[in-house]
Amino acid sequence: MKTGKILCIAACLLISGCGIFAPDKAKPEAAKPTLRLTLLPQEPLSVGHATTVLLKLNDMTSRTLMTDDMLEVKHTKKLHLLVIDPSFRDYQHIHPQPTATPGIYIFSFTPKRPGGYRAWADVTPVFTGKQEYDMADLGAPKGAGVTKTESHESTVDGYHFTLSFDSAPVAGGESMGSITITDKNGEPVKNLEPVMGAFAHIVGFYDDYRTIVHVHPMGAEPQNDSDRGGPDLSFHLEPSKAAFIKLYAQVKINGKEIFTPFGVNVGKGS
Ligand SMILES: [Cu+2]
Repeated sequence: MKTGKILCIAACLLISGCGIFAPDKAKPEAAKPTLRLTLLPQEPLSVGHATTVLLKLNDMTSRTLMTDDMLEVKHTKKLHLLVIDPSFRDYQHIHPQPTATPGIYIFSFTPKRPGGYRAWADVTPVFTGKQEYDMADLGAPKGAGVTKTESHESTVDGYHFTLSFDSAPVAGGESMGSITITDKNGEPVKNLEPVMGAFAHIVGFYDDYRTIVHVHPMGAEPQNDSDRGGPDLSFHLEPSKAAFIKLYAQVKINGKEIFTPFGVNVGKGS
């Protein structure tokens, strides 16, 4: 409702720079990090093996440990952790849980690929009221980088996803993206279930392995678990620089979460 709308607008302004909502032409972007993320795996990462990881966030200035009450709820959670390997092939969206020790969170991580990962905590500290991404490594990410292949089609679990833009994404420009979903019979999928307060979470990783974007489809957000969305998901993309972006859309169909990958080359612009 009202809060959802404000959150959506805030996310839109901060990340994608949605022109419709922007009161002026200022370039909106995610806030500069104010927190330091620390990840403490309790044993070395190993492919296919669940490792317990402890997490904490400290204020960079005061070093104060951030406790649960110091973080705002965004899309039904206080702490979203976006994790990906250097080849951008294994993306995981995790929600660390608070432990009995205030400020210490815990989660289980099972890598599908060797060589370490990088993680971004997507949080909104109460004292800034601004969404920010705090980055830290999980293990030692190294190895081959990204294959920069443009890819606007993706099939996962029999569902076909097609990505298009109204104009080619360029640095400093603004493009309207659209993802259309059909089932194995070619029929439009209209039963997208809510995932964390949205019909889709679209997260893009730039090939600098530092910059990310997290946007949500435009239009009404789900208010109830019984609400359904699809087959089209429209979103704004306002790339901050020329780069290759690996874009993942996370949706939920028939109770199952699906992550669908795309590759987008962002041009230099004029
Ligand atoms: Cu999201």
